[in-house]
Amino acid sequence: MKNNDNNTTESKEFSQFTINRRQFLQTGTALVTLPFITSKSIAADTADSKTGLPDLGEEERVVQTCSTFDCGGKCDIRAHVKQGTVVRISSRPEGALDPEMPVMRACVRGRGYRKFVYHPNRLKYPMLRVGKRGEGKFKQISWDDATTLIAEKMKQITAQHGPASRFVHTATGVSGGAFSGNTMVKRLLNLTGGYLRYYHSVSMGNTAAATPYTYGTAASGSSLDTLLDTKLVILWGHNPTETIFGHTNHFYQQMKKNGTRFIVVDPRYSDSAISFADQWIPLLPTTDNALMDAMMYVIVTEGLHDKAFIDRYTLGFDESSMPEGVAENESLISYLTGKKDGVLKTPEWAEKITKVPAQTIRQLARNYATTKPAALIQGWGPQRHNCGERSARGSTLLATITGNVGVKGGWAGGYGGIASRKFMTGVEQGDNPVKARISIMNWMQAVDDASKVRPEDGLKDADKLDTNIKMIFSLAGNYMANQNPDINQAVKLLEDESKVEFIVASDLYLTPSAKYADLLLPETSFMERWNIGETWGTGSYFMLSEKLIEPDFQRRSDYEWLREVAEKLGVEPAFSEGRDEKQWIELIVEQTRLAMPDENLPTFEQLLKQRQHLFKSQPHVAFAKNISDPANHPFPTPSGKIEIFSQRLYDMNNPEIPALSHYVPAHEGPEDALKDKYPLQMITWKGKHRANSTQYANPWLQEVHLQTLWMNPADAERRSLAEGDEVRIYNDRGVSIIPVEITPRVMPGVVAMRAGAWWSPDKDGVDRGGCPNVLTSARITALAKGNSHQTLLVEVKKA
Ligand SMILES: Nc1nc2c(c(=O)[nH]1)N[C@H]1C(S)=C(S)[C@@H](COP(=O)(O)OP(=O)(O)OC[C@H]3O[C@@H](n4cnc5c(=O)[nH]c(N)nc54)[C@H](O)[C@@H]3O)O[C@H]1N2
Ligand SMILES: Nc1nc2c(c(=O)[nH]1)N[C@H]1C(S)=C(S)[C@@H](COP(=O)(O)OP(=O)(O)OC[C@H]3O[C@@H](n4cnc5c(=O)[nH]c(N)nc54)[C@H](O)[C@@H]3O)O[C@H]1N2
Ligand code: SF4
Ligand SMILES: [Mo]
Repeated sequence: MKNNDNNTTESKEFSQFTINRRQFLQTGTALVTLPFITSKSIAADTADSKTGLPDLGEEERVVQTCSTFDCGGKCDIRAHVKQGTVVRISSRPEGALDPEMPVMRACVRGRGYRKFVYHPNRLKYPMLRVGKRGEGKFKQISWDDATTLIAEKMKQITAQHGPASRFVHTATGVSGGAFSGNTMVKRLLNLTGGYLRYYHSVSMGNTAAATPYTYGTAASGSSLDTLLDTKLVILWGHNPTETIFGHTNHFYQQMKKNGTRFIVVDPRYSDSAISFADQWIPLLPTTDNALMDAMMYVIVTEGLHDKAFIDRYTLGFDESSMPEGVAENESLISYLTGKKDGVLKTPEWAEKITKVPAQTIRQLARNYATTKPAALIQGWGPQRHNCGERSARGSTLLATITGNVGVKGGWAGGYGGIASRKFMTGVEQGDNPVKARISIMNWMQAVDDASKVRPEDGLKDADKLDTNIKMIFSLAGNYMANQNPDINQAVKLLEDESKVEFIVASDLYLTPSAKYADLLLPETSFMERWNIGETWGTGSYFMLSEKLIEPDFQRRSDYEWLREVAEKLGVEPAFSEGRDEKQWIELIVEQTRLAMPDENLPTFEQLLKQRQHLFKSQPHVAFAKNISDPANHPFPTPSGKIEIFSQRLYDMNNPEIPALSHYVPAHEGPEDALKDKYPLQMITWKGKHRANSTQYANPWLQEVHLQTLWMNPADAERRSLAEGDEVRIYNDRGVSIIPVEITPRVMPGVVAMRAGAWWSPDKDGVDRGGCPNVLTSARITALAKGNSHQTLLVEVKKA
């Protein structure tokens, strides 16, 4: 078995930040965790003081488990189960800290899991749409009717439009688990003719596409345990204090204690800046490459570059190391010194673009180039822009000219992922007879008029699409509306019932996307199913996610109803192989054991006691071999070298992705003429109180933050705005009205909002929920054909 769907899902298989076994293993003591504690309830009264439940003298089980959200972490939470109810959530006890395991204590979202699972607004029954699509009017139907309807629609739509009219939408609500309805529906579709696949991760797909142009591979990540002696870390648009990224903070805190200096480059004074930064350098969004160019200018003009490294391993630094057949003055030095365009890429030049003072740029460049080793670590915020590929590659060029590639304590930049990263095997999804693939950014066009989705727009493995999308499955996603850029464009297409004929959604809540379902199914939560939780790169372990409680009302797991649909389509035996959900999990554990004989993985029975498994792995420095033994380990680029200049990009001749990935003004960036009309750049970030839009409705988490628009005092004053004023945030795509929060934590010229709030249009179509995606753009990036959720201009007025 293997998970053969990594290109089309949000798999974090090649996550950027990877740690392995802890180096500073202090004791030789055997691993002792108490994953499964049984304690007698000691409440003397008839009612339990914590829960209010009558105390029937039953035992409270404390079970180590985890959620399967796509939240950046995979923490060890302890569910206290009593009388079939989870009565409390606690976290890994202090005493259980095992020196080899990263700290995995629950974040604020984890502490609030009960309120997500036991919420009166949770969906309870299968529901069929009765009003117009999107109105949100449904009637309860039986599961039998629901699965019959799905089977009939699958047959009818496939007969009429072919299997390529079937689409499975982005759905990361369950992607932290080894098993999900969202992957099993693909298996069912493959058994019945196939479906139209998509590629591109909206999380980090732009970086993933760009990195191989420097290194020949996307696997450019070192493990974080190699950074413990690093003297300087630049967190470049990276906010792990909120986004977690496995257990990055665990390492950064150690490093901070050991004296590592942290610099944060971010338009916002992020929580990570609060936690770690010795210096905060704000810059205008999308201008990262100008800052990088000027840093490189300082480094090379002051002779701080690593000449020996550059001579030995790279191509394109100066005119003497250019590939044949390329015109003159295309090298990095020629660019920086203005040989072609007459512009010296000085700090003064960059100051005008980025708003970072020239002297700060000089210091930053000198600090980075003279501190050895140093790690410039880029998050995914800077690449979720329409210049994202350039920013991602820019960081690889800086690492290269300072000789920080392949060196312990350095950081190569780019995508990250370690090629040998191990995860659980998944369930085989079978062969998909439909070969065409679209970028996720093409889905709206494929709904509207698929003949317009051309290879130059992102279509792969086909010259054209034969059919529009006619049927959508959205199982654990809020991407049809809420999370998709330019919601108003998306919902206009979805509302047109002559376009998509049938939409099946499953969720726990009536989300803005679920409102567009024709059939809306109430799934169980992770507490009501068996699964295995898998970490992103920095936590090299997996954990059992146990079924703790029975589902209430008519909630069912997606897999269960998919089985029934399979039965009605006559493919149930092939689909389920006779297994229920738990048996699939057992199989996944067994298959993973077979695939990794050296790992000494637990059997399922052992896992029931052990609860987790930490993979054995050595500290890993990306490209160490390519650097120590280049003759036998050339870089997997066409030239065998690190390509500062990429001939492949040069040959594309696309000004948006130049061969050197230098600064080019972004669409809707600070140099766009549209700025006269919409003078503020807006960005979003991932707040600590939800995972994208998951847990939005959780009342505890709504108390953590109000949904506000961050604005700098200077911009507020210019608009005569006072703290808490309701403001109208608008551009040509939409309007949102929420309170303003006036704060120097965001630089002038930039406003910022937490991503993931639910879209709540009033009768005039004005969003009242603070959903940024009424304003964001569906513009496609040049190389990856990917998303640019972060690049937009707006104006803000008092509402
Ligand atoms: N709490 C929480 N954690 C999460 C998630 C969540 O929703 N909530 N989501 C998870 C998911 S699915 C993902 S993909 C990851 C994403 O993780 P990231 O993409 O790294 O997170 P973001 O918050 O989008 O962006 C990181 C930082 O980039 C900054 N930034 C934005 N634009 C620019 C720019 O032009 N230049 C620079 N230098 N910085 C910029 C933002 O201000 C922000 O502080 O997080 C995961 N973790
Ligand atoms: N403006 C802006 N937009 C963005 C981003 C951004 O930075 N800014 N980030 C983008 C990124 S990186 C990502 S990954 C996407 C994420 O977008 P999505 O993949 O849509 O993720 P969520 O918004 O978390 O929606 C997941 C849904 O699954 C539901 N769910 C949770 N658990 C279960 C379950 O067990 N069963 C079922 N059936 N449902 C469940 C949740 O209630 C939620 O409605 O958003 C993207 N959109
Ligand atoms: S939401 Fe994610 S980061 Fe928070 S406790 Fe759960 S697994 Fe950990
Ligand atoms: Mo993501």
